Amino acid sequence: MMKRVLTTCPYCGVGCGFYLDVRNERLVGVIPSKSNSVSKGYLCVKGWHAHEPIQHPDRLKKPLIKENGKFKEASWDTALGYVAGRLKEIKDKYGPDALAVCTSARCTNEENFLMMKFARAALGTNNVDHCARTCHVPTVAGLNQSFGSGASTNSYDELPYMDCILIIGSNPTEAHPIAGWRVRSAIDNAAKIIVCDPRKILPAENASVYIQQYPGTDIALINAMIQFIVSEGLHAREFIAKRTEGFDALWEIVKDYTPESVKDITGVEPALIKEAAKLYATSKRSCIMYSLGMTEHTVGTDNVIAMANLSMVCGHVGKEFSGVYPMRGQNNVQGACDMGALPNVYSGYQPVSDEQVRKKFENAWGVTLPAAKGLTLTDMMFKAIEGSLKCFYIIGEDQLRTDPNTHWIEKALDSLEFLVIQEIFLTETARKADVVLPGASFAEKDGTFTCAERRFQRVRKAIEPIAGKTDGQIIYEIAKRLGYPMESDPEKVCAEMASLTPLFRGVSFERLEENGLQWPVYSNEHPGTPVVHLEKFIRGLGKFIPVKHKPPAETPDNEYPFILTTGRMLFHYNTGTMTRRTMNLLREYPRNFVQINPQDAQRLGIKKQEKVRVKTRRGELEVAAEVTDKVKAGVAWMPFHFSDEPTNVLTNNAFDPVCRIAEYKACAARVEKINSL
Ligand SMILES: Nc1nc2c(c(=O)[nH]1)N[C@H]1C(S)=C(S)[C@@H](COP(=O)(O)OP(=O)(O)OC[C@H]3O[C@@H](n4cnc5c(=O)[nH]c(N)nc54)[C@H](O)[C@@H]3O)O[C@H]1N2
Ligand SMILES: Nc1nc2c(c(=O)[nH]1)N[C@H]1C(S)=C(S)[C@@H](COP(=O)(O)OP(=O)(O)OC[C@H]3O[C@@H](n4cnc5c(=O)[nH]c(N)nc54)[C@H](O)[C@@H]3O)O[C@H]1N2
Ligand code: SF4
Ligand SMILES: [Mo]
Repeated sequence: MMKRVLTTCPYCGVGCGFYLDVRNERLVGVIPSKSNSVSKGYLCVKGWHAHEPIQHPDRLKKPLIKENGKFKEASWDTALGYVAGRLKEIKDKYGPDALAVCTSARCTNEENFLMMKFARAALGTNNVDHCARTCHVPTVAGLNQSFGSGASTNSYDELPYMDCILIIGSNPTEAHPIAGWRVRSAIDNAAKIIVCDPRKILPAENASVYIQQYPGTDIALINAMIQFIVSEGLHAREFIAKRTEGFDALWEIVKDYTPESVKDITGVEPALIKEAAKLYATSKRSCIMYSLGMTEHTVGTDNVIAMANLSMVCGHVGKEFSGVYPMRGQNNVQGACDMGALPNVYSGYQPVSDEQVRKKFENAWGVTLPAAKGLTLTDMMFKAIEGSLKCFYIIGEDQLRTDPNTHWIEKALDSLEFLVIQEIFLTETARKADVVLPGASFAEKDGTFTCAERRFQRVRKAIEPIAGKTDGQIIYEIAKRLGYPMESDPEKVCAEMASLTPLFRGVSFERLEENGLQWPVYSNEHPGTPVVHLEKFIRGLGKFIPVKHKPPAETPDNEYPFILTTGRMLFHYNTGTMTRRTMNLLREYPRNFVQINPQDAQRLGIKKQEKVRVKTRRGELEVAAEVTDKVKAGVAWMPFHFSDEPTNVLTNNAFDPVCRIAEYKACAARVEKINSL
């Protein structure tokens, strides 16, 4: 039997659409959807091969229960009964806040909604979070303070028509390739590109201005741009007067950040900063595209606020062909946040601390709900080590490879009394579990994902769940055994979510059929919202919040003279559980490596591709050296996609005080020749 099932890509937050080609229950290929409004018939190399890992022989097919340190296969009924029993036992003994839940940004909106409801209503705790904590949570916190909403302000379709795109801490060509293609179209339409990135990424080759700042110095850089813009009178006086508040307080701080004064901090010539500032301010249609180069810092939230300040100073937000584009990472990380898989809010960012909101959910769910906000993923780890968190139920996240400072995470996971992992492959984190529940991939279930331009899109089942159950059904089964039955049919879960969430009230499977819908969608008649903050910001007036430069938690010294920063490459995706099981992707980059500048290589006597030791205060790793002028002297860069050579043994578990994100993008490191010792 042959069929083609229209669905949404399970990798990055761009949200491309394709058909899965199914023959006799086997996924044999991917066909791009020409009518998809995001991807318009294009896909990147990961999308083209998205079917390949799904039916890989390594897929988990049976629940596993650990006995005397070894996994034994168990029936669904035994495993689910055992998990429910242990959850109940721990809750009865220590109280609900001894338990925590981590949802998955790889799973659907409906599964994320179910999981946050499970934590709050079935377990009775607000300890629910997910990988946005490692990613764009500063966006949610920062843009919310400045604009009143923590999501992208504008849409992909506007990108090709921009006059100027400021790309800062984002590598769209590799991390969001089909958005990168829209940037390429803008260049073809004569747009000017400004790139600010410690690494000479591909868009820098086509940039009118390329700024190669040191990692962790972006506030100094942006404040200097604002200082120059205002002192030259290039700011948007009318916009500032009518639509914002707090400009004087901003200027009070920013006036001292002259381009000359930040030269030593950023390593950037003042003339370049001025050129970039002028180009961004004076172009008619200017936008900012940013991502983790800005957020993954101890000053992540302040970095985001600095960009919001820059956009408002120039009046380049709150209208079409402008705006701030946070390039959200995972296929459904926007959705996981939107669904309330966060410790402080329900779906649609409704605070758990708001009594009226809580009453609404209590009435709908028939339980009393906790009012105090829960633990962030970061603090769950601290509490596990301290001993007050006893149990963790994790869906689709591999903390032992993706959280910072692997040894610290290992200690946290080892401190737990009970760990449940719901996965599609046996990851390193799953190996630590007491019970592994086999989940189902995107190809095995119905639901929705929400991409980085706030667009809900349909995910459709192409084959039956390989292990017999979808993630949603597993949650449902455990909740039922805890005495709290929940609705689990995806379409009905979506309807329940919409009925409780003003921002998404008009979302339904039926309305998503064609091209999805961009939120806010306030009613069944509301057409969706391509551009937010038109006429007025969601918070009313846009708020200028002054922020000051602070160096990263660790800066180079004699012992650790490099700044190490980490990130992504086109061919692999995060832990690589799926891309390393895709032949054409693995072939391109089978192993980990470190990029260093030719000057450093020469000084240290390191040859191209020679194996070197990379060391930080937390760990060390031996990898091949890629000698390249993409990074400047004193900077080293590594990807984190390779489980056997795990980069996160090196990274720093220092966190942003506001939103608790880790500083993956800057720590002090030593790169040394192995045979010289
Ligand atoms: N191919 C591929 N695509 C992906 C992913 C993947 O693993 N592989 N992961 C997805 C996920 S989860 C996410 S969140 C996104 C992330 O997407 P991006 O954030 O675009 O990806 P990164 O490579 O982590 O970092 C972006 C850029 O930040 C730069 N950078 C490093 N330090 C600094 C700094 O201090 N300041 C500035 N301004 N820039 C800095 C890096 O050199 C890099 O070019 O990608 C998504 N898409
Ligand atoms: N050094 C360094 N570390 C980083 C970053 C960095 O820039 N530098 N970036 C951070 C960022 S932005 C992120 S988002 C995190 C990502 O960290 P993770 O979320 O841990 O990475 P993924 O590989 O996306 O892992 C998700 C897991 O979900 C599983 N999975 C996929 N689909 C499904 C499904 O439908 N159901 C179930 N049950 N499981 C599924 C996959 O097998 C995989 O093991 O990494 C962070 N770590
Ligand atoms: S750009 Fe992102 S969403 Fe599109 S095909 Fe590639 S990985 Fe999938
Ligand atoms: Mo991410």
